[in-house]
Amino acid sequence: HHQVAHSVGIIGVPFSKGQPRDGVQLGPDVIRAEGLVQKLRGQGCAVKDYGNLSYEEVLPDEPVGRVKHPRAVGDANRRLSEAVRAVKRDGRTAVVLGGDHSLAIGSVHGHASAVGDVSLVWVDAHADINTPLSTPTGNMHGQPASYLLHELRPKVPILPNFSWMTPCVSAKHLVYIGLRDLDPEEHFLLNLVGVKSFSMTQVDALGIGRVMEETCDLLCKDGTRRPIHLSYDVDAFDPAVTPATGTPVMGGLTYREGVYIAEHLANTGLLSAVDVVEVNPAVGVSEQDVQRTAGVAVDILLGCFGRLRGGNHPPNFCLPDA
Ligand code: NNH
Ligand code: MN
Ligand code: MN
Ligand code: MN
Repeated sequence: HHQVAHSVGIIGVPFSKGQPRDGVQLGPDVIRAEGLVQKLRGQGCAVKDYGNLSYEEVLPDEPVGRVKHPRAVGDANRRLSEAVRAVKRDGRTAVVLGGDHSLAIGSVHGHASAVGDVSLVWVDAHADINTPLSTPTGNMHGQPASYLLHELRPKVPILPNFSWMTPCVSAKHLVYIGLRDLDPEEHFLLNLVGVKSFSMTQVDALGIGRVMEETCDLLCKDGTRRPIHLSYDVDAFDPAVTPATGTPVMGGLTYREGVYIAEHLANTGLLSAVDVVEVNPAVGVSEQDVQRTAGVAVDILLGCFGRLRGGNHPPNFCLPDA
C-alpha cells in the first residue's frame, strides 16, 4: 500500500473550562512539540497549521443549574465551529487539538455545517452524553454528545451563548468505542436514543478487528458515504499508554487497538475531521509520561492520514539502479 496525499488543517483549542483540572489548555502545544506537523509532512501530507483558536474570557459565568462555565464553553465553541467550517471550505481534513472534550460541540457542528450529515465515531472511556439536567458533575466535557444529537433536543435546554447551535447528528450515525465508565443517567440516555456502542466488553469479546468492521458496516448501512468525524479522547487508552489525562480509567485500549482504529478509519477514505482531546501535561505525571501521551496523540493522527505499521512508500518512489 502506498500513501494517499492528504491535505490537513490543524486548529489548536487551548480550552479547559469544560472540566475542572488546570493544564489541558496546554494540550495543543505539547502535541505539536512531539513533531506533529513535521511528521505529517514527512508522510506526504500538505499541512496548514491555523494556530490556536483565540477567544475572550467570559465573565461573569455563573453556573446554570449544575452546569459550570456555560457561557465560556458556548462562546469558544461558536468560534471553533466557524474555524472548522473554514478549514473544510478550504478543502482540508480538519484536525482539532484539545483542550477538553467540550470542544466537540463546535468541532462537529462546524464540520457538519460545511459538509452536511456526518458519521460520528466517538472513542472514549466515557460517553459524554449527559444533558445539562442529568449531569452529576456539571462538567461540560461530559455533555457534548447530548447537544449534538437530534434525538436529545427535547432533553437539552438552551444555555446562555448556545443559541447559535442546533443538533446536527442522528443517533444512528453515532458509534462509541472504548466505553467503560458511564453514569447511570448516560446508560439510560444511550438506550433511550439507541446509540450503538462497543464498550471495552465488546472490544474484549469481538477483538478490535471485528469492532471496526461492524462500526463501518453500521455507518454505511443506508448506502450513503457520509464523511466521518472521529472524536478521539485519549482517556480511551489504558492509563499505562496515555497517563497524562484528567480522568484516567483502568482497563482501556492498548496502543495497538487505538492505532488500529485510526488505520481502519483512514482506509475508508471518508475521514473528514478528527479531534484529539484531553491531553493534560499538568496532572501530576513525569515529563516522560507527558511525552508518551502526546506521542500517542501524534501516532493516532499519523494513522488517520495513511501511516500503516506494515510500512508505506510515496507513489513516485524510485529505487536507484545498480
Ligand atoms: N461522566 C462524567 C461527567 O459527565 C465524566 C466525564 N469525563 C470525561 N469524559 N473525561 O470524557 O462528568
Ligand atoms: Mn494501495
Ligand atoms: Mn471525552
Ligand atoms: Mn473520557
